Amino acid sequence: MAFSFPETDIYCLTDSRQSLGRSTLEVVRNMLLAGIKIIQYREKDKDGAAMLEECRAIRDMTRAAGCCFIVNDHVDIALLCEADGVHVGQDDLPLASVRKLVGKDRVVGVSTHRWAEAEAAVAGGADYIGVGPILATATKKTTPPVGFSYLREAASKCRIPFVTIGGINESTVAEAVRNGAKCCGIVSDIILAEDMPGKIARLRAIMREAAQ
Ligand code: TZP
Ligand code: MG
Repeated sequence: MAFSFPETDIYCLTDSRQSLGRSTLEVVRNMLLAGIKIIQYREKDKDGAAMLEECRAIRDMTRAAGCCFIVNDHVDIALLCEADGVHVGQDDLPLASVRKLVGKDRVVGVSTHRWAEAEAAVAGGADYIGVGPILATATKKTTPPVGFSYLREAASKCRIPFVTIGGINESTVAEAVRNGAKCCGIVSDIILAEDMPGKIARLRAIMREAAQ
């Protein structure tokens, strides 16, 4: 059965450059142990064959756990491994072309940095958007941070699910929630933690408290 975007609090992403030397499969295993419901494979320095092999293994793990699996950038790998969806940025293949390739039963997410991009993604049929980078982050240095004002705008206007991303960690997640974040995309704070399930539990507790 095809996934739609799950109702959930934390969207996890992989990055083997900052995983404390753990393999990406080990990192994903920890995310699933913590009950994460959506995982994006986001690897910037690996060759195609290695990415495809990892994605096939992650597909099996996420399917067994009932977790939505999204592949960043690579529509071909997403299709070959039977991922639930694909995520593209403003400089990747255009949304209409991605949709043509993956069909309507797969989830398509689009990164946005301002409301005009969000409007275009919604009008073009995206299933969800990324909103960020909210704060400066070493994980994505190429795009300047947009701050909480765009998050507030997205929270008040966006009619599809959105993922708040960029510099979200234990110190900033409460402010993100108070500015309208419901689902946070978090890379480094989670995968750089020795105890990933413990870190995820603390982030969730802070989010719940901030939403009161
Ligand atoms: N898109 C916008 S910011 C970002 C992505 C993929 C990286 C977020 O990484 P971190 O480590 O959670 O700040
Ligand atoms: Mg991209």
